[in-house]
Amino acid sequence: MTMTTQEHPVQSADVLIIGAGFAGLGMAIRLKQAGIHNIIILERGTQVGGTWRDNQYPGAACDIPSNLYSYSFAPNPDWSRSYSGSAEILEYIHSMVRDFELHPFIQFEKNVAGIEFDEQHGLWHATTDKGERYSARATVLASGPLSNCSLPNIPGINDYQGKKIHSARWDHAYDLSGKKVAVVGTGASAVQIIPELVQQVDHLTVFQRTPGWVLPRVDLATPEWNKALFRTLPGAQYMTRQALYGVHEAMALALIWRSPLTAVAERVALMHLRHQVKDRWMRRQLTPDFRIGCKRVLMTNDYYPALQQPNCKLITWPIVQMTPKGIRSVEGIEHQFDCVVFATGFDVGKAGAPFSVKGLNGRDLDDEWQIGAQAYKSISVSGYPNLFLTFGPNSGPGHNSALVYMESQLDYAVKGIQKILQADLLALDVNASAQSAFNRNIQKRLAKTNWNSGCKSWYLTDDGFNATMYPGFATEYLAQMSQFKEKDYHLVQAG
Ligand code: N01
Repeated sequence: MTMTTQEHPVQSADVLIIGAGFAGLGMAIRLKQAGIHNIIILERGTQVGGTWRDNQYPGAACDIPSNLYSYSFAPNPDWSRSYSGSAEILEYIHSMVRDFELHPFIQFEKNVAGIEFDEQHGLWHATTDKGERYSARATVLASGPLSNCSLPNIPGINDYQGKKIHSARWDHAYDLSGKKVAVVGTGASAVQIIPELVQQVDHLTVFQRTPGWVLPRVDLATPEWNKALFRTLPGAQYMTRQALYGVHEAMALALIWRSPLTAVAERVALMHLRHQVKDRWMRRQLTPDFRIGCKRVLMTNDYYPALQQPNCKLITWPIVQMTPKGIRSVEGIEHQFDCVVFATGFDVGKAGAPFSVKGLNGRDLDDEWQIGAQAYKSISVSGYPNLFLTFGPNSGPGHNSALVYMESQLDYAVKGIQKILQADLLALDVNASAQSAFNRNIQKRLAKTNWNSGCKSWYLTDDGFNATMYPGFATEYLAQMSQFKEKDYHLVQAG
């Protein structure tokens, strides 16, 4: 249904999904499977894929096994290796669009500027930066928590005259061969980039602020017989997925809480370091000074060897400033580069969405979350009826596949949306008391986790509030999401 008003016609749907990455596309699939077809997906880019479209840096791959880092409702028997590269994951996402015929629902280059709830009509209105207008009974935010990259606040960064590349906006047209290149950052993106760059460039300098914990990983090519087995016996692939899930669940015991297994995991990481780095001084520079699990654990076999290549140098002196020609570190030396790669992470400041979200009585999600983002079960926020978040507050796994968590969020949202449409509700709004009780419990449990054990990470706000991670096993999260407790919501009937 399209009605013409003012300059842009309002396009209406039952469900508006913002973002065409893993979450948004998965949401559309589950809605279609539930018989809900009146869907619009708004995507600010020109292609689907979200994080896997954006993160095309050399070496980009997933550090969770592909059989687990995929949707159970869209199994892929043809993964080429245990841990697939970004190109293969992006192709998987494209195959979902083809197989589930999602193209008709997606509108590209629609950069949402804001959404607002219309209490009287029980509708969410969305406007893009070009003034295009949409309205829907329910809205799903699927714009991704790590979709906005930003350069770090290093003094003089704008004075630097050489090439600047952020890991999530790789410039493939820029030829790195023969160049002097710096990488700032040693997190999950950097440890994948560095082993690739060291092979391409003349000289690579790595600026490390905090060494992370590094665990080895077993990454094998999938034999053809294995693919054939998964194709003919989907149950075998399902069993493999369940086994991988179980192994990752066990890792929670080491990574989320301090337990004897935490010490075992640290020992394994230190053995890996000792095995791969023979130089004592370098080992010291690479030894973390916080408990494993506090920050994201790095899974790689190639990173330490890359740092020891003759054309690679690790600098642990803090960066003082950038100059027109390079980077000055605290010991006073100016290091000159043709190109600086920033593997420095993302702007997670806007916890809900990178645009304004206005709920009942004009309340603003960003304002409300200034003192810390919170939601009920990570998906509903009191005062924002008929809105469903993906990767919302406290839904982050530290040990298991984000897509397992995601799948349970999609199915929860389907239940809520079905309720809105079938009961013809104007509003399905979670009770503030249910939300508060839920968050009190989450924060109590978080206080006992490794994430809150003293290190700095993007999981925490500057004042140490953790609105990112879920303090439990994936199994607990899935159990929580499997129940839609209507009594925790306030229902407003139309008419
Ligand atoms: O970013 P990060 P990322 N001066 O924030 C350093 C996901 N991911 O892009 O540790 C100097 O982890 C910073 O130093 P420090 C995953 O969820 C998944 O690597 O803060 N250094 C750190 O070393 C991950 O957690 C995969 O002291 C500065 C680095 O930059 C998330 O994305 C792969 C600095 C930033 O590390 C983000 O990872 C890759 C400064 N001013 C990423 N500012 C998978 O495989 C920052 N740093 C699924």
